[in-house]
Amino acid sequence: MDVERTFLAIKPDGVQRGLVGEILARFERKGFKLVALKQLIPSKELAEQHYGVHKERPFFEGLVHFITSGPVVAMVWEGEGVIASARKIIGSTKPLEADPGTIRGDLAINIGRNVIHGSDGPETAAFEIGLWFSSSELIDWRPSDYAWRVE
Ligand code: IDP
Ligand code: MG
Repeated sequence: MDVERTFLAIKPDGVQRGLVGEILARFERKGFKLVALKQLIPSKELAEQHYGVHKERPFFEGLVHFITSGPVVAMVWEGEGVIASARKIIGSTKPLEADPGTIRGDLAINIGRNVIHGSDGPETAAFEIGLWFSSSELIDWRPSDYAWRVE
């Protein structure tokens, strides 16, 4: 399986509820590698581009308003199969239908407050990483336990 990168973002509800550490820990313990991390309040332009595929949907305006309402923790994680795996760790879009053990299954009840975003495929991941981060913010490094991860 290919080494990939994915874009994840803890939404304002996750930050406001004090869930940043809880969420980061799940990806860290799994064994994925943190490549970039920053907190920001997204501009309306950034939010509209990020959710551009949903611009005709009735919830679009509310979604953009919410995602720009406070701090978001934006991240890039790397590893074999990380794009699909992160989506599994995150769980279904509707938290009430998300499996227990997933982030949304454990930590959320409301579709509009589902705590975290994750890229849904390789093209989306590349687009979103480029949208949220400059290349100098993406850190190439080799964890000291690298051999244990890949052998
Ligand atoms: P995803 O976050 O699981 O990829 P998408 O379908 O891409 O889900 O939708 C993006 C975000 O828009 C969701 O995470 C959710 O917060 C919000 N959203 C999606 N559908 C609805 C809806 O029917 N009502 C309100 N918010 C929605
Ligand atoms: Mg999506």
